[in-house]
Amino acid sequence: MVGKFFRKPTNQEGERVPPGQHLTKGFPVLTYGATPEISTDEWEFRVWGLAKPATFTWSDFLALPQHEFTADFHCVTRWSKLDVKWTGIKVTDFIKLIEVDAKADHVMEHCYGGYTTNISMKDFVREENFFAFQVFGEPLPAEHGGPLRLVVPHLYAWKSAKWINGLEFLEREELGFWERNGYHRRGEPWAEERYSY
Ligand SMILES: Nc1nc2c(c(=O)[nH]1)N[C@H]1C(S)=C(S)[C@@H](COP(=O)(O)O)O[C@H]1N2
Ligand SMILES: [Mo]
Repeated sequence: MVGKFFRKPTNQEGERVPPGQHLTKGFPVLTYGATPEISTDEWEFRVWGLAKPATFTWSDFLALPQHEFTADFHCVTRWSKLDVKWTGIKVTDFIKLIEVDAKADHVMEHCYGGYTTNISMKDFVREENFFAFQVFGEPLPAEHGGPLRLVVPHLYAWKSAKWINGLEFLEREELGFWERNGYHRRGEPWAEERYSY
């Protein structure tokens, strides 16, 4: 059987598919462990470490400027999905609400359910990174990270934390869940930064 889950890129798309990746037809769900179910009423988002500790509610997030984003999505298990349409809030807008110490060089992303992933400040605070609460015009389904997930388009999707609920600012790099288990610290798809060995 041919072509049930994957498809060949058109010539124009070809240039947008990183080495070793294949285009998926659907939108697979990739989760380690159970899917947390969190209502927006009980939802909370915290910052700590090398930042003034603060807690935000769902309405604090929704009060920030909302934008539509179109971004390609690359999972290290070799599927990519081009042109995913999201609605969300820019990381650069959220960052203005908090006081981050100048010594902070890295961030640990924390999630409901206990997943973590590390990212440098340079890779995190970029104009094209965002917190998403809708995908393809619908509220983000729980299995894709709803009510809110991070999306970091320029890195493999394991850095795009689902159910994100906190940022821990760090002076030095620490490793998140997959990074401790052998995934690359940074995970840049065009350089095929898949594994740490
Ligand atoms: N909290 C959490 N975030 C996560 C994961 C996870 O297991 N838990 N998986 C990561 C991986 S490996 C990928 S490829 C993407 C998958 O997102 P999707 O399930 O919406 O396709 O989420 C990332 N974010
Ligand atoms: Mo992934």
